[in-house]
Amino acid sequence: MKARLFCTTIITVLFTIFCQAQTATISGKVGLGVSNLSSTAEEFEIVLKNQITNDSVVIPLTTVDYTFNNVPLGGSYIIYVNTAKNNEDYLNGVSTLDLVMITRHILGVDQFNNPYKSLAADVSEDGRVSVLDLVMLRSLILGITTALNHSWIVRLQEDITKEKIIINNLSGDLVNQNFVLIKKGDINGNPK
Ligand SMILES: [Ca+2]
Ligand SMILES: [Ca+2]
Repeated sequence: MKARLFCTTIITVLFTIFCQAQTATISGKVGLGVSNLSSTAEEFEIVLKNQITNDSVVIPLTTVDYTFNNVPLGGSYIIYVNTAKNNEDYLNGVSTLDLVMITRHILGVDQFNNPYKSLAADVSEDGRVSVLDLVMLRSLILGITTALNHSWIVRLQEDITKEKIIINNLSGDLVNQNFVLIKKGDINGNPK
């Protein structure tokens, strides 16, 4: 009886260890870049896609925090924020106050204090903040034009040249897998 109990205990312990080792948790934030990820806007979706099977898990985001639980170890994945449903409403968060802030940055009077503001201001998407961006935003505000190249863009916090997290051979839990949301034309962080 004792031997059976011992075996059962051993099996239970091994089963627990084995099962715990099989999956991992991936977590992070998806927040507005101009507010240093402390707030979000709209409802974006974050997607975890298996690179081999193309199976996806989609989480609708209502707060800045996200968590993917029970992600199988050893797998290869792509994580990205889907902005397809949000890429309209170009005027969201864009006002003459943003124009003033961009003007002050260009003049060197009050320069942007984080790189995401420069990305937000560069609506012409030529890699720099200039009078051309002001002209495009003014035309949008006045209704002369109705669209920009993008309404929202997404970047990785650890590398603002990248949009997606690529994971090969997941070996354990991952934290701080943070995405930065940038609303084009909004510098003070007030999109709805
Ligand atoms: Ca530009
Ligand atoms: Ca604004």
